[in-house]
Amino acid sequence: MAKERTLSIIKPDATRRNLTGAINAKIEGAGLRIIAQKRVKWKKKDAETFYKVHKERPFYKDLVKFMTSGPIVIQVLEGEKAVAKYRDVMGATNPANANKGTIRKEFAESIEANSVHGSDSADNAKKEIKLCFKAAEIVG
Ligand code: DGI
Repeated sequence: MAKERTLSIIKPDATRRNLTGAINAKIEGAGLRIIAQKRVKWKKKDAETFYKVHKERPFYKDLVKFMTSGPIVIQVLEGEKAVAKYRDVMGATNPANANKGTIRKEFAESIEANSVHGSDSADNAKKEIKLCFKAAEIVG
């Protein structure tokens, strides 16, 4: 089975509560490899560009504000079926609906402060990885 890559973001609510290591343990425990990782603070423009698909959604402004409210950790994860596997490890968008053992069930504060982002398709993963990382920053 071919290896696949996905983009992960540990969001400001999680970095604020010192949960980067605990989230990485869930990622690695699921058999995904963290092959790139950087801690950054997004400017408004960075968040607007990343989330431009949600521009028309009612929560867009709040989402941009939240994602620029503190440090985030952006990662590339690699493994078999990495996109779907990470979506499973993350759990549902709303933590109230997330399965037991998932990152969002254990750590998320709300539907907005939901601790992690993961690409929702292989195509979007490619686009998001390209937007966030230079090729030399990814060491597979
Ligand atoms: O792929 P997901 O992160 O699970 O979910 P998504 O792509 O539908 O939405 C992107 C992010 O936008 C999500 O992680 C949190 C935020 N969001 C989604 N739906 C709502 C929302 N925020 C608020 N406040 N209300 C929503 O209904």
